[in-house]
Amino acid sequence: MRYSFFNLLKQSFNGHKSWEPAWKEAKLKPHYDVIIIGGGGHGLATAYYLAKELKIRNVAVLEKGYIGGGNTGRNTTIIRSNYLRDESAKLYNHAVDLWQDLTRELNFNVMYSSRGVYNLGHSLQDMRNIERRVGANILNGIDSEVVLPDELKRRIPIMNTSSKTRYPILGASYQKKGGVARHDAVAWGFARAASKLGVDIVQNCEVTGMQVQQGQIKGLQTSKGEVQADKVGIVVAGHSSVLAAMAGIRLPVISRPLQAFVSEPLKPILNTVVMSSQVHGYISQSNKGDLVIGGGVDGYTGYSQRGSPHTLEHTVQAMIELFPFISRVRMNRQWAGIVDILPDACPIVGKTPVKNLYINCGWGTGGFKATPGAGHVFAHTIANDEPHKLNSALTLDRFISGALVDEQGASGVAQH
Ligand code: FAD
Ligand code: PYC
Repeated sequence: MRYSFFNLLKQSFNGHKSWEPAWKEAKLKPHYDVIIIGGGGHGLATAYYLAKELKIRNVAVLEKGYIGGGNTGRNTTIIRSNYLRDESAKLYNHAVDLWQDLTRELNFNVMYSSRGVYNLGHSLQDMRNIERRVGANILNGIDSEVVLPDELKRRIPIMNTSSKTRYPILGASYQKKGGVARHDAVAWGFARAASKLGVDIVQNCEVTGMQVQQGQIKGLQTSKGEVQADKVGIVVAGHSSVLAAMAGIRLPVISRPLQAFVSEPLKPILNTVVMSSQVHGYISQSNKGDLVIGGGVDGYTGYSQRGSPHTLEHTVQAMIELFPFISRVRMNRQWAGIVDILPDACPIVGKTPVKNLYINCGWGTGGFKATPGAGHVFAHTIANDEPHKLNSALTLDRFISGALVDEQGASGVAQH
């Protein structure tokens, strides 16, 4: 279908009756070469790269609800790659590289906007960490700089840079290539492109059990019946431990609600992204004009996609301290997603102890930014039965060997 002006006009008069779906709603077949469980951005990106680059096209994505209805459609879309460790920063930066061209790659406008991301420091220790992280980023070829308070005041005049606040701002790290994108479009773009290459996207299909024989995955039980598969990838964000348990695998994961909220639309007032993990809040302004705000995780395990009022109140307090005008702005909507957090705040992308069963999980509060990069290396891992060099350190067995990849300091929002 052509998206011309006249076509749009015609659609608006006929109630969108002949609006062509962006991807084909597929029926579950009895067997696939690869099944991806979870139709979020990561699962759909994995299926897309399997079909596009690795030429494996007998692939299904099974989604228990609707695609993008999990954390992909609930996150605040911040993209950056200013992580500390080589083992993880290079993967996030691979994703940032892919974001640059993703709209053209998918022929779908994902509205990536590199408007820059600031991570504020409020204490001498924060500033030492920022300087260390910026130094590490530069060594890894990641654009990153330290910005001092006078320059911050000039660049973000609406922010309270007074030394009289509870936690005065002492400086920030800045990544110019960081920014935001449209989260739903990322799911829809990958879904459309994967579907065109022959991938089956099956919505309302919940995986309820796994068939493992002699240590090898053979098939799945689903709400739409049984299905056989040569290989299976688990990509279910907030439900990773639930799915892994179906194959007898215990993950060192905790699942926590993470909240966000948006304001009424305002005239343009903030042309960048500001985050503070110390006061627990971050903010950007969407293209519609809403302020998009979030904070740290709720401090308890839970699966309700709402979150608790005291965490919300804490975030609002933090944001009003940083941006006092917010006290006069009305908030429109609030929600939560469930995020899976690992002890070193770094994901697992790799093999499991069950043969031909792979897992991508534990991105915690920060996996949206990684969507294209994670999909790309996970597809490689599944197709070749060995990790891509960019995810080779992100194994499950690092929690046995002790070779952790500690990214607590770079997670941007409090994960505990
Ligand atoms: P999801 O999009 O959650 O997809 C997993 C899918 O699996 C879901 O659709 C779910 O329905 C499906 N599923 C679960 N169980 C089953 C089953 N049994 N059978 C079939 N399907 C199943 N990250 C950033 O980088 N920047 C941010 O600014 C940011 N902000 C965030 C703000 C909030 C409020 C939240 C909640 C998260 C935020 N994140 C952010 C984190 C980010 O959203 C996630 O890391 C990322 O979206 C995970 O993508 P995914 O595709 O793995 O997961
Ligand atoms: O990881 O940058 C991030 C992030 C921002 C908001 C939530 N997570």
